[in-house]
Amino acid sequence: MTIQPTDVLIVIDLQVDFCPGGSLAVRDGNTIIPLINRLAMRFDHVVATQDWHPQGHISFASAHLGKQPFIDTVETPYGTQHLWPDHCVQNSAGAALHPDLLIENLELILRKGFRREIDSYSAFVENDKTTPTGLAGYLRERNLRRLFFVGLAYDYCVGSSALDGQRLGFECIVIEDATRGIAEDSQRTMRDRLDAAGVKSIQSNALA
Ligand code: VGL
Ligand code: ZN
Repeated sequence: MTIQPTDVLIVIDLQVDFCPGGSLAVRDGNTIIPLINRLAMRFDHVVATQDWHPQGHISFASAHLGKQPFIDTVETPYGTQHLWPDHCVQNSAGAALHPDLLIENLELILRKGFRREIDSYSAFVENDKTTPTGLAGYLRERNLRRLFFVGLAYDYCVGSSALDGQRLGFECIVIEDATRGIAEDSQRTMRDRLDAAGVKSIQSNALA
């Protein structure tokens, strides 16, 4: 597979809190950063997302009396919401992009999850499945058609973004060795959903 001028690398949530030592650490999350830095140099277009929650965000277990992160869920007007430790709080050190991420041609940093009452795993639409983030419009207006996804976490934000991108008419590809996931079960489930939706999964060495 050859990288085209209309391709874009989308780096999902490569933030301090999702890496070892962070409040919602993904195992080995930091180990993919050198590969992502190298990949970025080969793309004409690179976009990143940043999970960006206000204090007391609906996805924080701490915002719901007696609820535990990773285990409990809450019912919301948009459906069941998983609960997490407090993470990526706006302007906190944990919300920063990881300092080892060095991408000179990063052209857009899109923040998501900034409304207290709605979470957003996907880079395209919030968890209510209707509120757009504006990313699809940005990409269409710039004629960027094929999207390569890397970053954290495979089973939540990376996978959800690729599924929505594909549904919105983009050709979506996940570079698997440039992602890491939170849990085995959810990674398997996400892989099946990606396959069923026609999202391609590749290894980075398949990029000529
Ligand atoms: C994510 C859980 C909560 C992610 C974000 O980036 O995959 N996961 N917020
Ligand atoms: Zn989050």
